[in-house]
Amino acid sequence: MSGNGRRQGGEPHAPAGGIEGQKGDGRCDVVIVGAGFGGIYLLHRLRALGMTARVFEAATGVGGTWYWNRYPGARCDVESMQYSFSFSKELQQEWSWSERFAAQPEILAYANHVADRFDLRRDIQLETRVTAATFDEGTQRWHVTTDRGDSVSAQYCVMATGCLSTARLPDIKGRESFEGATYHTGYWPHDGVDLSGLRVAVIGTGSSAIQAIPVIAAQAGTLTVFQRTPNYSIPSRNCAMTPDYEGPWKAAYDIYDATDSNYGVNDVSAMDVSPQERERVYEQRWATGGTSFMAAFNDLITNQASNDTASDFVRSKIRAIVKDPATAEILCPKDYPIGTKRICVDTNYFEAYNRPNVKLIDLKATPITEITPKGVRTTAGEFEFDAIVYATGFDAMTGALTNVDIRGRDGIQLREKWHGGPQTYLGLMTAGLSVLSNMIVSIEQHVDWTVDAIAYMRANGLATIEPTADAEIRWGQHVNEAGERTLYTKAASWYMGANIPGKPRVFMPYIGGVGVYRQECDAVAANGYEGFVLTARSDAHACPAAAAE
Ligand code: NA7
Repeated sequence: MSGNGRRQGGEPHAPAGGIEGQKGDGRCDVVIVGAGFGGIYLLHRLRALGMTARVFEAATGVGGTWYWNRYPGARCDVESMQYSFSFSKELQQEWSWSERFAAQPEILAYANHVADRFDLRRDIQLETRVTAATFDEGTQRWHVTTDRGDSVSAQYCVMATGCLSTARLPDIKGRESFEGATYHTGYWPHDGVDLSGLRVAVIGTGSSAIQAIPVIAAQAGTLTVFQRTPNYSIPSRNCAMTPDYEGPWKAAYDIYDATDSNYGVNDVSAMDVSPQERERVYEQRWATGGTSFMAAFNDLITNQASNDTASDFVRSKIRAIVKDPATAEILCPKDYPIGTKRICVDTNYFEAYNRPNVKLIDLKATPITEITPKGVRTTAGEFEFDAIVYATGFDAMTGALTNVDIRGRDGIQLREKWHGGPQTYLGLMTAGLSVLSNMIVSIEQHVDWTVDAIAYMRANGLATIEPTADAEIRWGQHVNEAGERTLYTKAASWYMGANIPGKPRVFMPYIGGVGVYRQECDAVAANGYEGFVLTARSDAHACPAAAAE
């Protein structure tokens, strides 16, 4: 990003251009793209299998999304006690979080701790971006190249590139002409930005903006927020971690099932209780804080009438907090159900609009027409700024994958294949190509499934695994059908690709539930990787599972 852009972090890192003791070229069993939580856990698991793996990471340190997203107020909206790896009981018990919702520096410190504790750094090459991965049918291996001239042959290539890693600047006319400082929340300068006394604009009101706005408002001279779509946000009630809170969590880690989507859900319909009872439950959830608000009743995401009661409750809270009624109305989401865009969690977000130095511009009424050298022009006039902060989100789910030139069998290119939206089987692999995309619970499950598949292949003398076209079509229909049973498709969200002009509108995440999804993946594996074609290594005997396909 402009301004001071991507600065070096203070984390220890392997030297650029090569892992100590290794050449830029070579062979390994697995190339892993990305050293976020997915990449580092995958490396750990593969090593335990006795496999050689090399991780390429564009940043100067590990941590993925927590490396890049250093904007003021950046913090996880999943509770710290749930936002940590479960694969090592010792790690789980020895690590202590300082807050109920951890801030970015602490999560980054955790990622670095994991990298050190499991001696992972020696196989991670930093400041190196993978540019292409091409499958060679002759050798049945992937040929992976980087922007530093590395050229590596690997049997497997795993894209651990994350769902929200490709920050996106909007195509607004004149964007480059702005003479002040420009920042994107997803590429925040590592040594911080001093906005004190400045006239600051924030464009966007998603989760990142909602966390950043109260912190920037306290520092800036003036803050003008440009809002296109208002968001529902629940107070986090963040607080310091106490032994009384931490202790029971740590004691229960062994029995807690992180993939249980019904965990904490009040198993009754919002329509089956009295208005007074509904109000009591919502007030209680509001007072507790966090995303568990959406678990107040069991049908908030599937029943419009139930959802309306929760949406109405949050709008009533916004109107009660924000003193200026006109501003409060602009901040009230009205045209999509609560929870169908990722619900936000904040610390004093709506309260920030009561500050005399904060102003809200409604872009639905007065859209931005251009960025000028001095600031932002809307249909209502020009606003002058010293700094513009773009909190405009990411090319979600698929962006990090289609940015790499990935070519599989018959030269088929991922970018072309996914032109009409992603086609995968289990969201893990795609025919002609094999990819993995990645939150910590899902990351662990994806990694475990992938590593088990690799172990199965090794044990059975298999070289390749790829879904059948039919399995992809059936999975795509299954994901859509699950989405259609909910209210999710009613919002123009990044789940739908709706934030990127021209991107196909396809509901990308699987909403069947993390536990159900895990069972489905496990069943596929238990049935000899049903829906996949497995081919034998040219130097091995054909496996019955492969022959059956
Ligand atoms: P989001 O949630 O994608 O939010 C991006 C915001 O930027 C959203 O309010 C957009 O409005 C707004 N936006 C995007 N382009 C424009 C233009 N051209 N003009 C005005 N406003 C624009 O990204 P975040 O970084 O906040 O959060 C991403 C996820 O990270 C979050 O869900 C958590 O899971 C963590 P729109 O809604 O499209 O009208």
